[in-house]
Amino acid sequence: MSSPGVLPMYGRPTHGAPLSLLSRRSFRPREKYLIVLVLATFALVCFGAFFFLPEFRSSGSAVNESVYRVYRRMQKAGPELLIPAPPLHNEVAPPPDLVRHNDHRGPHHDPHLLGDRDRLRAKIDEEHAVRNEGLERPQLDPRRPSPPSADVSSGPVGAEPPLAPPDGAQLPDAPLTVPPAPSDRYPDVNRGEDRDPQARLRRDKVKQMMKHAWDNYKLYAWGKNELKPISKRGHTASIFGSSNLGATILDGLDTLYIMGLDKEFKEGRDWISENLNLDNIVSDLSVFETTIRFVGGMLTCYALTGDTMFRDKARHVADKLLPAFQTPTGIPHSLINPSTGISKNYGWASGGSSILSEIGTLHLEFSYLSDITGNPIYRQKVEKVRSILRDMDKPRGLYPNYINPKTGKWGQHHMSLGGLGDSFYEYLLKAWLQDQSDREARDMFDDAMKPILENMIRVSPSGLTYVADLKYDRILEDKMDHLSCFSGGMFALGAKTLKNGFSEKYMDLAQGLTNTCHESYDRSATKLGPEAFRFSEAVEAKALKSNEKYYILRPETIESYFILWRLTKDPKYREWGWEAVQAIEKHCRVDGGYTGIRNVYLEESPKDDVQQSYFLAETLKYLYLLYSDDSLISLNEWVFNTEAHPLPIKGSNPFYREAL
Ligand code: DMJ
Repeated sequence: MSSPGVLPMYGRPTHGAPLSLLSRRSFRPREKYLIVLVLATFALVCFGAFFFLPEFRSSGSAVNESVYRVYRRMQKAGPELLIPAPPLHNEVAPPPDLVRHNDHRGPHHDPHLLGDRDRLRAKIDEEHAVRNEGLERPQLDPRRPSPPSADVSSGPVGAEPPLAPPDGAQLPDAPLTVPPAPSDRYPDVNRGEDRDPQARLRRDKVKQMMKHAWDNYKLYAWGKNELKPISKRGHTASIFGSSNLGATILDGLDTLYIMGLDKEFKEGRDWISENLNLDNIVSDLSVFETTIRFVGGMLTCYALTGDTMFRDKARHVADKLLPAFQTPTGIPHSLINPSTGISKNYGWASGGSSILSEIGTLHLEFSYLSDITGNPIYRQKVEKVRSILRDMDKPRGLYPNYINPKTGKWGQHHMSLGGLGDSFYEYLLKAWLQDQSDREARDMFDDAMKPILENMIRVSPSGLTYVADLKYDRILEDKMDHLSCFSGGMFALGAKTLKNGFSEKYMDLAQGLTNTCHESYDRSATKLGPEAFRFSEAVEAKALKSNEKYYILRPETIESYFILWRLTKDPKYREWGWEAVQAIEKHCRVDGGYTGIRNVYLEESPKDDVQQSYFLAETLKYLYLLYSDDSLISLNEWVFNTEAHPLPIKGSNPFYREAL
């Protein structure tokens, strides 16, 4: 006979066939237990679905919302449903909120029950906060007036859930708090009027130029990236992708603020609050340009005003750039699609390399962002880049312009203080200026300058100092980019901020290079400098090729005038700046704004019909500050990013606004 086995027999065999369950009136005890067990299991599974299935929690539809409400109620009651609460002597259980916040729970509460309920409730609250409300808004000093436009949470970013911490980074647990600055807005008084009446008149002129550039952008290209001042419509360069991101607003806003153009500043501020959102941008953006112009611009506005909208939007934009760092080495790619997070390099850049000036020009913005958000991820990313560059073997101590993000090896051995190299060196110095405890940055700067001084600085037959490009390690190209003209200011800053074996040489170079850049302006018919200029037996400080003869409203020469004026007080720098103002007014100003020109050697040059965003961010800002008192954006308290957005210096600027 076969044993009944482990499995129950549901009917008694009759002539070999089991009796049907339905044909009997009653169940045996064992059958009853089994049915109860099956029903209980079924109920438990249904019940569990409310707790664990994620789709019940989404709030996308009315049905889901009502299910979610039921779910929340059941969660609140969860422990009591499963484990009945012990009777509380004549006491109605306090509402969960009270239980949660009241430390005096009394002797009658079951500690386990309350602990479970508290934990459950805390978990629900936490999820609810993360899904629906975002992190708590930082509490600024209550004495500080509200930001210019009342509701900073109404913009697209403010309304959405906070971004997931990239790469598993932890968002700060505690709400951000920001120490009060001595006053709400910078500067406190008089906005830096110079005592010299001529400087005041010149400064007013520059302010009018800014107004002309801004008003026309507003009229013809509002919300577009840049303005075509002759066609009177919007323009976008490939660095901004194909979307309308308001690049001119983001780049020009702090200049408006510094100039006291408050109405215009508020218009721009409100546009950013309501419109700036990269979530759905599908075209590739330049990681470098987006950082220096967008993130940099908003960080400055945050420092100047304390308006947390700027900080939050800067973080939003930076978060969209972070996936570009997900390469085998951590060296970021040049381009990123903010919507997909897919990043890549330019095809033309030495076998898919990243570019030195781009990967090395994120440090100021990312470090500051970490300090004001309390999230270390941004600083970690740029410190990683720094450490790779620091540890690499360098040909004769020089940094080539290209580096492969997969292998961590150099690409072509081209070196330059102009395009592709320039602001990497600038940021080594400025990272130290921004935070003087970053001694490594200053050392790397001095170490990098030494071989540049030895190999790339040249003096022309007539005595003009210039910095040449170096190709394939050893071939000097006797050409200097307009872009390299920032280096006069950089060397002056290097000389004046630390007395070391290089200081004197740096100051000589600063003055020599700035003089050469001025010569490149002075030797043209328009008194504007070409994009690149050459040195040979036949020609000095002049462009030779037609594609070097344009002037596209660039700031670098004027930037050096400004820094050298501040550091030497030699009046020639103000005069040279004024020559540039007059030349820009004569050759670049049109009814609809300011345009670049194609040939600086022609009195009547064709125009390129583009008002570059950096004209508002940099060229006009440096000119304005050139004719302002030193107290306005003092170099002791501010360090300019490479797009002329001043960032506060840690430890000496009360507007640093570091998160506590
Ligand atoms: C600006 O965007 C920045 O100064 C950058 O570092 C290089 N060049 C342009 C303006 O010429």
